[in-house]
Amino acid sequence: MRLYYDPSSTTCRPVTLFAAEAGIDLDYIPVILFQQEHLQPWFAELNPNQTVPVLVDDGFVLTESSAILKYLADAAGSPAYPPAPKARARVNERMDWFATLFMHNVCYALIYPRVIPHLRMSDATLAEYTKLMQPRGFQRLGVLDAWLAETPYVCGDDITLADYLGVSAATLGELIDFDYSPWPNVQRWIAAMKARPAWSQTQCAFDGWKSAIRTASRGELQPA
Ligand SMILES: N[C@@H](CCC(=O)N[C@@H](CS)C(=O)NCC(=O)O)C(=O)O
Repeated sequence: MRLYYDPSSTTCRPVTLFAAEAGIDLDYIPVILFQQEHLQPWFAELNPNQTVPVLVDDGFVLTESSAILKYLADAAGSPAYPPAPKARARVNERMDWFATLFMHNVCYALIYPRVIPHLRMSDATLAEYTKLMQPRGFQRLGVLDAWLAETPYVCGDDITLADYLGVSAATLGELIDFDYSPWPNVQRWIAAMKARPAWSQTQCAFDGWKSAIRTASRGELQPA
């Protein structure tokens, strides 16, 4: 199987982390977003959305990080995607939550406009947008913190695909030195995920991106 990916991308990092931990052998084809490789015609032909990740398995082309994680987990028979209907439904629920509410209200509302060139806006618009969206983003973090107060992982006592998908979105704030201290259970979970053996080998490009930018001064978030 081939994975087209950018190693620093929020939607690729869960796939590379999970594949490394599950011992899934992939052919990795870098598509570097900051070099606009995803805009090349050959990639648009593969994925008309022009986004990463893309998995290709014997001619079968699959996009969407959540779908790719599930496909890989099923192929490997991984316990991270439990087969029992209720357990699986819970994992699906929380993966959908990260991919929608958390991504929209935290990543796209509070972080990306401060760090992604094509999502930049004027300082006044950014301040207005932050005022509007920050309560929602912080509410999502509160929900995540409450889940993690009950159990060590997002869906219970064992790690699941929801943790792999979620921790990538949850760490995005490190790009703007986001203050996670109001959500101590989220902090503890992030630390536990970072202690996993495959973390540094799969997340080092994100660390490089963090080192390369320091944008926190551009419209600080209000304390929680
Ligand atoms: N819902 C998709 C989102 C994919 C996505 O937006 N990927 C970003 C990288 S994190 C991308 O390729 N962006 C390129 C662009 O929007 O031009 C998924 O989870 O795979």
